[in-house]
Amino acid sequence: MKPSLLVARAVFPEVLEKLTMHFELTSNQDDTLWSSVELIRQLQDKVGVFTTGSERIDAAVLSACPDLKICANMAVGFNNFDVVAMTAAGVLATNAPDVLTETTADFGFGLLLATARRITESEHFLRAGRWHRWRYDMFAGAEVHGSTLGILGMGRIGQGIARRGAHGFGMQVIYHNRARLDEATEVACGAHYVSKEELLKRCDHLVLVLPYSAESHHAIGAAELAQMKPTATLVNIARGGIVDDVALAAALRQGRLAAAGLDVFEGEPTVHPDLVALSNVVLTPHIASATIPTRRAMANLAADNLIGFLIHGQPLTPLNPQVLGR
Ligand code: 8YV
Repeated sequence: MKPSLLVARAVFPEVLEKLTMHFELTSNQDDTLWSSVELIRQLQDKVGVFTTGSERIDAAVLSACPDLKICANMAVGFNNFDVVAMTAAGVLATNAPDVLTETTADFGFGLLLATARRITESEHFLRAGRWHRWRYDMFAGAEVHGSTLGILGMGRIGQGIARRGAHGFGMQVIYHNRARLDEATEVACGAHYVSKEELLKRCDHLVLVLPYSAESHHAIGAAELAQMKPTATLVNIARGGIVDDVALAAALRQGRLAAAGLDVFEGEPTVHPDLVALSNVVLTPHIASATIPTRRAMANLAADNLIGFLIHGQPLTPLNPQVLGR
């Protein structure tokens, strides 16, 4: 008998077909929003689950689903997984790194351009029929080329943004990260390591690309925003919760920060009304990795982790490989 698997969200039909060759599949192709109680119900007797970043796998889910052996996330971020609890329960966690790096870096840079150059704000103005004549300072934004780009979190996506800034737009790139990069990588990215304080003070544009964790919760709050230039822009393509959205809205409203581009939010898909009310914010619905080839690659990597582990005993991108030897 084939092992039984849950695909918790809608996914490409060809990925489902591939999984069907190896597993007895239950799939939420209607993409119904499941409560955690419903997720637990659906997970009964399943040995594996295909998740996106929206499904929370924690100690309560694990203890209610004793047959579960692997959770494969179709996302590089895995803050929806309690990896410590999964390791303790002997459940393998996998994510989907690398395949989305360049696509997400493209989007981060695009969001920076849209924010600094006020592209969406001016489009709303035009569509509202408010454009009657040209004016010398109409939607004058911030310079991007030649300015100072700050990156907080210098993993693969951060490095992709750094390369675009340094080599494509002639920017001075400074970064802060838990660990400094080796010299060759810094040179390839055209990036210089600085303290977080110096990063906040010096940058004209700050892009956040760090993973969400208890330590990175509100890494950008009122105190950090106060250190930034009032002409600066902030872009968050990492995770909601890294920025204190209320403090950010206040800084933007009071002119202590010029603009923000946000793809992720605290409590998404709900967006804080204070942010929605502001015109100097570009808001997008968590789409940084959203191109069909990239989403397909992410889905295939999650599926290949399930097949690799449950059929061949070898997952491709395990997050807690220590459970493999058990
Ligand atoms: C995903 C992301 O689209 O990979 C990540 O960590 O944030 C996005 O690319 C999202 O998490 C859905 O799985």
